[in-house]
Amino acid sequence: SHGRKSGLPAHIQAKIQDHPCYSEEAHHHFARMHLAVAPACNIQCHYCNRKYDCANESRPGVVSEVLKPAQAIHKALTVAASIPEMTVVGIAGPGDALANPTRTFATFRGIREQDPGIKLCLSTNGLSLPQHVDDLVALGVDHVTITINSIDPEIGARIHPWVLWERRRVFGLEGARILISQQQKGLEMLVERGVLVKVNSVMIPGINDHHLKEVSRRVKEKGAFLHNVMPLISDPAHGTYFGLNGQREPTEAELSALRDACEGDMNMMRHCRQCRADAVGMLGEDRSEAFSLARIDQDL
Ligand code: CLF
Ligand code: SF4
Repeated sequence: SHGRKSGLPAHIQAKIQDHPCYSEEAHHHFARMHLAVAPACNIQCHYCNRKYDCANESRPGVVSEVLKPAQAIHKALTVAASIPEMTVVGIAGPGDALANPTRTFATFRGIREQDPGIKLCLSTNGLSLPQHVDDLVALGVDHVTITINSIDPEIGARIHPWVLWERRRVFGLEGARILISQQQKGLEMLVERGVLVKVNSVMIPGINDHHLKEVSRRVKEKGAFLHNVMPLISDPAHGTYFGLNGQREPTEAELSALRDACEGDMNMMRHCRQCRADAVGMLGEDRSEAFSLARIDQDL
């Protein structure tokens, strides 16, 4: 809420004041761009359609053009030079940023070397987060989003049928247990190191809607800065989901009631626009066409 925000310590205020997702105020003035360098994923979400961008931080039905790190670095520097409001570069798919660590870190490192002023932001399902926390901190990544849909394996297994763990697929409750424990451990490690953590949760009626208030309370206790409850988007026009066929979306009223219920315990994000993995511009604005791969390759 507004009162809480104005009471933030100065070092946190400094980190959010020009980040369009972490500050409601900042999204009127500053832009972000996403670099779609991460095609692979290491878990399965029932609401995911692999033909499209990761649904943990984007709207289904969108196919982003995958870039190589060199192309992505060039794109970031080009966009930063032509859009003065562009303060943040994020990696949010089209798969999972940390399921593609070589590509993700090569991209961040290249940007860091050439433009130390750009904020680096990352979004992940959290499965591989703990092992990468120190590298993220070393690069000065100050903002990490973890998608946490449950803290209860019984519920988690209904959303995430398997995870890829130690080179094999782990299914059901055991897989969900691993995912939840890696997410919570990653969250704790980031908070300990002073990284601001946003938690995204996909609200799925009848599956985790009654559970998300508890998730919100838990991640707040552990020091997450912001909670973003996103509605499941299930448009049949976007093809068949892996699972959850026929699953309905939450209504606007259900979504805002849940956000209100969480609000007392937590800073809630209400201005998320569910961006694509190659979004460029102010939130809700899409200038990605102007910076397409064809144009980048002409320059390179
Ligand atoms: Fe991108 Fe996400 Fe960073 Fe923002 S988006 S990686 S935190 S720079 Fe923002 Fe877009 Fe919502 Fe994400 S509006 S989908 S919350
Ligand atoms: Fe799909 Fe889930 Fe992987 Fe995102 S994290 S790409 S939604 S399976």
